[in-house]
Amino acid sequence: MKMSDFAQLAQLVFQGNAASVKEKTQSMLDHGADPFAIISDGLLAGMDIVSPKFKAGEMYVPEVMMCARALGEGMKLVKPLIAGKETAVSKTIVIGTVAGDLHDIGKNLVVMILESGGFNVVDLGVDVSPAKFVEAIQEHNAQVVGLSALLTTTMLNMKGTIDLIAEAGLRDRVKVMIGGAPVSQNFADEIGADGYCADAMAAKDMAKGFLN
Ligand code: B12
Repeated sequence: MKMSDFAQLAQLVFQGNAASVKEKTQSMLDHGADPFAIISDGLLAGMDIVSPKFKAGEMYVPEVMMCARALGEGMKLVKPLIAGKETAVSKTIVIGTVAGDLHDIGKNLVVMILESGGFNVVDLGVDVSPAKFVEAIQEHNAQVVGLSALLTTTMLNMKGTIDLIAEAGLRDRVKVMIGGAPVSQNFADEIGADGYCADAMAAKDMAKGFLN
């Protein structure tokens, strides 16, 4: 696989060209590209072009949403190929983006990687209230909970979620891991989470560590 294929895919994500991302991803898969490399060196590399431009005010919300949608089209194609790649551990992880927060690209990636590690993942989506997390832990008898937040305002809702899990008497039953750009290990310690992960691969390792 030529490196330029990955760079081209990244450019298509940056351009928000969903149809071309879909086509390019499929063609790379047909030519034997590694699905994990397609994610990291193509799809996410495209988002790495977008992020600083959005931050600098050179790109606006609708454009970034088109990039996210384009990235999602590629993800849909690689997802079935990486699911259950490793031996199943048949443990359940409930995951979601906390209340008030609509960012889900990173969370979706964590879901995919956890699934590829053989976990049973219950994805609650975005803007998930503390009560909904508690309900899902009970309903699915989860061993691990993952909380995602991308905003400095919504990261505070992680604490509210952990507090309600404790109030419901479930805190001893579940391990809580948190992630997202504004959070850190320090913040995890502060709000009483069991761990912080900088990326999806680390999340898989941490979940495995929790369950051993
Ligand atoms: C894409 C994006 C959007 C898209 C989201 C589309 C979608 N479906 O997710 C749209 C355009 C909708 C958007 C909207 C907004 N956004 Co925005 N967005 C971004 C952007 C550019 C990229 C985020 C991203 O997807 N990164 C790629 C993924 C792969 O990385 P990640 O999310 O960090 O995830 C990885 C790790 O953090 C970790 N991880 C993530 N979650 C979890 C969970 C667990 C359990 C674990 C273990 C690990 C883990 O693993 C992931 C994979 O490796 C960031 C900039 C940035 N640098 O982060 C701004 C950014 C987060 N947004 C920002 C802002 C301000 C907003 C808006 C308020 C803008 C507005 N005025 O409307 C709204 C808020 C909407 C809302 N209520 O949520 C700010 C936040 C500033 C702050 N300090 O709070 C940022 C930092 C940009 C900036 N500097 O201005 N945004």
